[in-house]
Amino acid sequence: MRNSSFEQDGFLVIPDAVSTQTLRTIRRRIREMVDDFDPNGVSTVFSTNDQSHSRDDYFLTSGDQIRFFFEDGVLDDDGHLLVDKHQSLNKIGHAMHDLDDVFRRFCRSTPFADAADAVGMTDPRLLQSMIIFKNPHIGGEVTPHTDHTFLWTEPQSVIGFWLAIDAATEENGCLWALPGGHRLPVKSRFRRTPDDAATEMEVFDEQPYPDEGWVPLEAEPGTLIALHGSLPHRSSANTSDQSRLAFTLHCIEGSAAYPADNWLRRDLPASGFQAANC
Ligand SMILES: O=C(O)CCC(=O)C(=O)O
Repeated sequence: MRNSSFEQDGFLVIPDAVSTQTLRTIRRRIREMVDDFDPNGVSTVFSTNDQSHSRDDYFLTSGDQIRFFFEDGVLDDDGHLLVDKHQSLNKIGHAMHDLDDVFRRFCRSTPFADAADAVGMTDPRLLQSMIIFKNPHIGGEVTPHTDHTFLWTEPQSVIGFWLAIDAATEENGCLWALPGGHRLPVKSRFRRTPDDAATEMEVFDEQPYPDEGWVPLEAEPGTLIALHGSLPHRSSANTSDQSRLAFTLHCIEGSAAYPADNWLRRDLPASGFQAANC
């Protein structure tokens, strides 16, 4: 049975879900991944404001890869980095949960499986993973959206599991959510164009979300937050000196249909929490 506060609010905050020791392992692995990343030749900026990434092959083919996306403003006109590469990234996505040994095990560990159970998932499949950096003074805004807009299923089934690796506060750009907003009709769908070369936003309702009623979801390291796929959420730019590293895992129901024109494509099957070889 679904947790009642999740039913009511559309989100569930689980403090101390992941231990300090595990967070240390995850942090170390992220550091290694960025150490090994060669920024030459990569020029894709991920921004929820201008969506320029959405015409980019590097982004469109990243659903079953591990790819690195820059923050806006960190590259000069010739594509050279203006800041240290460890400070330059917006995110890494979107298949660490299948392709990286540390993340493959981590994503199939008890905190995520228990959270999926708590929100009533019956046959959760691991679809998308992201490391979200929100580096000090560089990490950009994430505009209000729902995850169903980006990871559409019929019927709606996506749940986002968002983990604070660093403390997330109002100062460094914590998540904000609109409690109960998961009962509003979803306003848009991000999907591939018919020629498959780009993406477009299909808009069902032009009205913006209300300005009132949003709540900050401040979180200590190790806090896991489950977000209903239809819940509007957002985060501000990080204008502080404090880093706000986070990890997200998005799961869908195995029984739900996954449309072929969704932006995220995978050659890999989306497995459950009990997949073999973990
Ligand atoms: O980490 C953030 O600031 C936003 C994450 C988010 O919106 C998402 O994973 O859907």
